[in-house]
Amino acid sequence: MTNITVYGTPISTYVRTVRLLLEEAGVDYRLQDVDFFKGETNTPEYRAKHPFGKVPVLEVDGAVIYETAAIVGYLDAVVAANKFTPSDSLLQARMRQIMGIIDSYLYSLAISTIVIQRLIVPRQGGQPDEEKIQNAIAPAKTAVEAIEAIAVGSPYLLGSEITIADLYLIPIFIYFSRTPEFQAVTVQTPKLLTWWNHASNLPSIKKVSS
Ligand SMILES: N[C@@H](CCC(=O)N[C@@H](CS)C(=O)NCC(=O)O)C(=O)O
Repeated sequence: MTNITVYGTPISTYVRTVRLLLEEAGVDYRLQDVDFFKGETNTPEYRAKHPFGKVPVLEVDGAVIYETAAIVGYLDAVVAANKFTPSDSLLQARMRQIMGIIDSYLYSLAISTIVIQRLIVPRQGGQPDEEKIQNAIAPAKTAVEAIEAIAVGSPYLLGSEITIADLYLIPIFIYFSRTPEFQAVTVQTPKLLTWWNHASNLPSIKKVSS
């Protein structure tokens, strides 16, 4: 595999998931900035790569892949010999459950609602919608506690090896942990807090956060 390009803005959590895998695998790649805040995901050229106008997109030797789960599954198989997927079937199911919980529930509550309202809206001169934030806390707590219930938690979410589940949750926690709501949502998830103390120090995080 010679040419790997990741399309997407570096602040995106899903772009960071893909980049964390590449960094952890020690694989060279090119990051092509596509900033959705500037409408760059709406051009005909970009829509030809991703019909839904989201980031990330992966291009490998001319093949285009979108949807983060598909991208990281592919990269894990072809550049990392499945190092980031547990061989045990139950742990593999747990990993996919955590990815699903994040995709279907946690991302929209923690990032699209709480982080956007608490951190981004004020930066753009607006007032956070407190009702939206309050309404997101209980379901976000349910999502985080669902991950807690199936996580091993030490040192990685599913035990001794880092998996794609960690690479999904790390970018969410990077932003979410900067909000005051994080404490209320994680008050009953001691395993995840221990995990975060350790995972937040991974050197690969610095590389994808700049
Ligand atoms: N299902 C997609 C979700 C990707 C996604 O939501 N990306 C966000 C950034 S983290 C995005 O492109 N947002 C821009 C927008 O919605 O316009 C995946 O797994 O890749």
